[in-house]
Amino acid sequence: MTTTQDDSQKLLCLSSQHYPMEKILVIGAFGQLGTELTISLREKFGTDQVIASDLNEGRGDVMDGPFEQLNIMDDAAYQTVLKKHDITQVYHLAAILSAKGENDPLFAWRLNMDSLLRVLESGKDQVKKIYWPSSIAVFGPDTPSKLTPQTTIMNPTTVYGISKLAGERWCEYYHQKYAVDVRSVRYPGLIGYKSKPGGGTTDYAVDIYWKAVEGSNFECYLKPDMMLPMMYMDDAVRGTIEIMEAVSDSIKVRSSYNLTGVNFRPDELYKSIIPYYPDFKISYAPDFRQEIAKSWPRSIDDGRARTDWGWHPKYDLTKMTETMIAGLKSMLIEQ
Ligand code: NAD
Ligand code: AKB
Repeated sequence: MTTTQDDSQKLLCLSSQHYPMEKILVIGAFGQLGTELTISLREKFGTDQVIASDLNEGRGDVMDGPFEQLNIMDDAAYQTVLKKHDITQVYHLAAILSAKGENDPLFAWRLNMDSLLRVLESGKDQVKKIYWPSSIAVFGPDTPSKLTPQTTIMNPTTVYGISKLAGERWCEYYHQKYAVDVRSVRYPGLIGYKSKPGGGTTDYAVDIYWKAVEGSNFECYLKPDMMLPMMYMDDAVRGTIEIMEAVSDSIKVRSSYNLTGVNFRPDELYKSIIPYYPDFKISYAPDFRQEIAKSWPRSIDDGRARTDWGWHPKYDLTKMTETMIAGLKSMLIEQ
């Protein structure tokens, strides 16, 4: 049976009614995604229901609520936090991303894999629902690059991509073998103004806005025509909460769902900024990240996410640029 978007909305409402007393742990809450996701989860579930955790204390709005200093590589510390707060859901966001991962591949592999397995193990008993993000980095140079299908050739070339692909297999394994309710999407590059990115190949698409608003010029480490799939942060956060709130039966893909937002090239992103800052200049000095970007898709087919749980992005390039510039300007004025 095919689920329509209206059906998915009804399922979402039903699902939230089933779990009125969720206690949620966010691991990696001070990262680019965690900062915004934690705030949205607190708006939905209540501040005290959402425990932010990270290696160290952070700053800003995320600290306006419960916080645990937690290294997810420390099993005893993780178990203590789970018990102390009666955690029922975990959003596991801690990871080393694509560009940074290449500096120390073994460390990236250990962190990305060991932490996921630790969280999946906790899904066998206390934790009832787990969210773990994958990435378009699971794809490789021999993947069909246009409208990349949900299921296709996947031969990633970065340690990050290899760890995400292995992670997807583990998620499906834990779901099939132990009925662990783990859910995942393959994010494209995420773009938001409230937090800075942490070592990815797609970071340029955030940095460029900062430079424009600060009145500097921008040197791009990708070629002008390097088209990549991207997504505005509000779409990513909404999609994440929607997949977690959907009834379990509607989640048919237990590895990770393709998700699409907006696809653009650096020169197109630059052009979208010019109406706001006509004197803003860009130059190009491609480095090793260009090779990583080249191995990833140009666009993604996210039909399964749309059919199964009603996914639909809301931001295009124009709306994203307008929102980014307004948000950064007001943030810089407040500082
Ligand atoms: P980030 O690097 O900005 O944040 C990661 C956070 O994890 C940091 O705050 C860091 O301090 C924390 N962390 C690192 N090691 C830890 C440890 N041992 N214990 C506890 N916390 C630790 O990453 P992000 O961009 O927010 O990404 C979050 C997740 O989303 C990652 O799994 C990433 O692979 C995935 N993802 C992100 C993007 C993107 O464009 N940002 C795209 C695809 C997938
Ligand atoms: C990265 O560039 O590493 C991330 C990602 C697409 O996973 N933004």
